[in-house]
Amino acid sequence: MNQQVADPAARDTSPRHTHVLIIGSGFSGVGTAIRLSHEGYTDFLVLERGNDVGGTWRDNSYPGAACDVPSQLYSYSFALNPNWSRSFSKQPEIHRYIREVSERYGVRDKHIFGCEVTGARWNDAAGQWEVQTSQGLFIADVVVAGAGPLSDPNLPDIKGIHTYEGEIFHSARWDHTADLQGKRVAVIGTGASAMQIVPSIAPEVAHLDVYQRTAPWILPHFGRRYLLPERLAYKYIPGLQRLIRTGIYSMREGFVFTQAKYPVAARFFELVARVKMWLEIRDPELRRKATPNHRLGCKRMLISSDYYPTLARADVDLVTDGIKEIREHSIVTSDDTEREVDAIVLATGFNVSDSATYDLFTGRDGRTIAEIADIESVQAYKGTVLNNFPNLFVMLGPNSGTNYTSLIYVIESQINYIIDALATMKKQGLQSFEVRRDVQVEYNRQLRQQMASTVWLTGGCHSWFLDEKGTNTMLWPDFSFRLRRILRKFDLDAFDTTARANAPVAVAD
Ligand code: N01
Repeated sequence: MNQQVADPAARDTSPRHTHVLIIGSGFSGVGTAIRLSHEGYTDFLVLERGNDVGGTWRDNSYPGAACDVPSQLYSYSFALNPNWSRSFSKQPEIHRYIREVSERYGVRDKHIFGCEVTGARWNDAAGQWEVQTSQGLFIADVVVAGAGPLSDPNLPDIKGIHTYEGEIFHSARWDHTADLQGKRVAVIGTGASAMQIVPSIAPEVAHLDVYQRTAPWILPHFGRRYLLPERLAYKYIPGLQRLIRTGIYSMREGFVFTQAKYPVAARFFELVARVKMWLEIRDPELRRKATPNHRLGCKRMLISSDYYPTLARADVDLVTDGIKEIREHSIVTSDDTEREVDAIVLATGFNVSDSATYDLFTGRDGRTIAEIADIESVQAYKGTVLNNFPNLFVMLGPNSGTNYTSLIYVIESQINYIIDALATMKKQGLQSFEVRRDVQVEYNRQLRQQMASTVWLTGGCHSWFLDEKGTNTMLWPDFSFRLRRILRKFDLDAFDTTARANAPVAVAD
């Protein structure tokens, strides 16, 4: 196997060619690399800007970081993990898992670490991608963009933020050298990350202000430690873990009814969330502030058993007045109250609909994905391929997200499509394939029609699922198994293709 070393001294300035170039080594990149290797491909590389695999599970190391999707679903289907210690895994364990799997399947040495992609341009004459990186130029027949939608922190543009003199960092870039013990700390944001950070740091800080713009819906969290007999059973009883996994998967598909099919069904979960809040917050004023004003499911549903009890602590304040400005040592809200703080945690989410990936790729007509998205909202076909961007697969691309089940399920569905596309390319002697514009337009017309009645568009909130035009470009509005089904086979009819020079004439099956 081709050992690639990220040693600057060993850098070669001539372009390196590879058949498949994977960008990013989170669950998408590592999973694709493993499948390629399993299918007998050797001519591929993974470029990773960090120094380790893991992607979002490497970067999000904030206190309390954990997965809110059950552990049994949060692994590759080909590498179930009977050793999970909890029913909802914590970040270090997930990071260990992906690292261990990348080693076990021998794809770690296909990685070039410390290699940041700065741009990628389709060369139509050559039928290849030219990928610029911090370690020189790569030429690839096919590119798999696996950077994911949650990789670039959203840093809020609050007046005076740059004048702040205390410690300030984003949840996904946690400063582990910062000592919050005994300090006055502010957390800005009340999304999935804040849900985990707030209860974790509250006991150690002197005072915590939680700045909430929109109150989230929070459902009970039933996470627990696995007992040893359970783990042994998963390990030694053939098929048991897969059976449990299938059961959990099937139950969670039920959320599709509450979000996409019959949003009115979410009222039951709203009742559960209200009872939970009533039990955990006794102060009516705090309860009023923490009560959401949109329908459950409109934003990502959150689970926690310790967030409300933390808000109810005497040394924690929930601040709901908007932030007017940040000064050298304080935060000022719209009612002109100034609160002194020693440290600020920005739990403000990620640049999603304007993902950095969209700026990187320049397609056949010289425009980037972002430039096209500015005009018509980003569109893909089957969440994976885009017109004007031949030979490119975008992992967790537009409208492929599922916020109730494991994204690894979506990733593996997309990998099936990629593997079948590569096999088709080889069999048909293709140099390039590009999804037809009319096919993509019709696919998205149907998708938007299906989207119209979902709680994401009708639930009275603005979430990061929607872009600036109010289009939901993130989520898949149906059961995840339907997405898997449409990604099972590469449908050549939907594509324009060019033949490889000197390719043998393809013979139909
Ligand atoms: O980010 P978010 P997150 N001033 O975008 C607020 C995944 N994840 O990092 O709601 C003030 O959800 C913003 O307010 P509002 C998961 O997919 C998964 O928490 O827009 N506030 C919101 O409260 C998740 O959905 C796990 O009004 C500002 C918060 O910041 C995704 O990551 C765990 C602001 C951002 O919430 C992102 O979660 C953690 C401003 N200028 C995360 N800008 C798992 O367990 C933003 N906000 C799998």
